[in-house]
Amino acid sequence: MTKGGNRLLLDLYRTMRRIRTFEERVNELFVRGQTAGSMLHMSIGEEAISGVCRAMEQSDSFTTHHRGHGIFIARGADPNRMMSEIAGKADGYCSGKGGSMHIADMGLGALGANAIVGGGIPHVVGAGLSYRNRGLKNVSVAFFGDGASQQGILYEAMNMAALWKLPVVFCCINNQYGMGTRIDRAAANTNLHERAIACGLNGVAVDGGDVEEVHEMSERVLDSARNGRPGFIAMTCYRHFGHARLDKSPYRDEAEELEGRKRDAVLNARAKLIERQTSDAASLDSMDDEVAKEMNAAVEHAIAAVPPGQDSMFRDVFAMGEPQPRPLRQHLSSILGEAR
Ligand SMILES: Cc1ncc(C[n+]2csc(CCOP(=O)(O)OP(=O)(O)O)c2C)c(N)n1
Ligand SMILES: [Mg+2]
Repeated sequence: MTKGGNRLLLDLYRTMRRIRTFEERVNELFVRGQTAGSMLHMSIGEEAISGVCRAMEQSDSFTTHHRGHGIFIARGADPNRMMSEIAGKADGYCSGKGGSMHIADMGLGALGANAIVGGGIPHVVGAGLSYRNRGLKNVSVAFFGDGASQQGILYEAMNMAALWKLPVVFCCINNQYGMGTRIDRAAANTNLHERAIACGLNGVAVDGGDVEEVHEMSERVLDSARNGRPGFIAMTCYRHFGHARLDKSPYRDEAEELEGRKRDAVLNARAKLIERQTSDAASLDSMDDEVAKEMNAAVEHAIAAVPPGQDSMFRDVFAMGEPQPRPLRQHLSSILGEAR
């Protein structure tokens, strides 16, 4: 049990349940034909990242990969605005122009989600350098998948963070797959944290089926990063479903999936709460129902919300002060104008 005890586990259970239910509703939104684009990456099976997020301070920052919905929920994002973004609506986090894979919000410390594998990793080194130079006690955390651990940029970033003693944590969500390639067909050493140790980082491996362990280890790694020793957390879990919404995982067999899905931090936390008599099945069911209502409302909110107007096409696309591409703007406006 972690130092926050059973109350903390109950809180983490609720966060994880919110993530799972949010993802289930995103799936529903897709089936109803209401999502913008067809690429949706569910983080079901990865809910224990709530333990890392909980160990962060409110003012810390982070970047995510393409499978980042759960991280945003765990960091306090508003499910209505997230669902609206996924549906391509104007009141979404990025005015409906980013979609599922590109949610960003400085208010949440979210420096951006990135669909380029490994793309969000170097950003936290810049954030860490800025914190150090300004004398701030913040940490910046990069969340990414096991597939990104084969990208060269990770090693450049880890080396620089270690060399300059930056307040940075690299969090690798090892869900065993990069699209259809299992980790042991992509990495000679699947103990990914050992690579970080070789770079001089505080590298740890945690079990993504046990949110308490993830939280406890994350607190230690984050504390030490805050004091100038960057860290690496390798969280082992299992991607319960396909890579994206349309992938039925033909490259893995049912027996493997059944076994992999037993690594379920949500159900494990629930069992522990009942066993320790912190809660009972009826109370947890009613918490689940409340969460379901919240997420159902988010779906209805997103469906009712309005899409961004044509006049916002170039807003937030170019940095302030950059020359706007006049001819292209006129060209697109005329095409869209004709189409209407
Ligand atoms: C640089 C780059 N190469 C390839 C792709 C295509 N691609 C998208 S997701 C993905 C797999 C990523 O696997 P992982 O990092 O383990 O994340 P997961 O999908 O498992 O969450 C790939 C290869 C990409 N988006 N960017
Ligand atoms: Mg993966």
